[in-house]
Amino acid sequence: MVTAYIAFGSNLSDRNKNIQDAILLLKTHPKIKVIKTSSIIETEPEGGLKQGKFLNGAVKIETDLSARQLLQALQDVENKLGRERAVKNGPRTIDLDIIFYNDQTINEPDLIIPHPRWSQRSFVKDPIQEICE
Ligand code: PH2
Ligand code: MG
Ligand code: MG
Repeated sequence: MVTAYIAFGSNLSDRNKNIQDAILLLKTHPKIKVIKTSSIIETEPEGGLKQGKFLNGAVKIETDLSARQLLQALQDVENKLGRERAVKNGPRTIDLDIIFYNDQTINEPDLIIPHPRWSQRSFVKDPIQEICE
């Protein structure tokens, strides 16, 4: 069993509903157990693109899925909630990123864990700090 931390963010349409829907889909996934959910915070967009404010937060989960299977499960949730990938780092209905997967380091082109820059991004760091004991 692995403990993983997933950061989420939304800055399109009904941001709070997108996040609640995503958490519900994670909770009902047969191989994901949601242990803790952080507070949801409103944050200014980072990264230089002019776009709307985000709601951000994080969940702590336990899972038997491999990191790659977990990535696929998160992408399935993103797709179910209407995620489009038109602009890199642009507005999104929901973004689900694996920040930690136990203490493993993974460096593959499409899967880098711990998530790069997590510690410089307060919208990732603060929610994780809140839920990691
Ligand atoms: N995600 C990005 C780019 N910029 N800014 C905030 N505040 N929150 C995010 O989740 C975010 C961002 C790309 O993943
Ligand atoms: Mg992402
Ligand atoms: Mg992201």
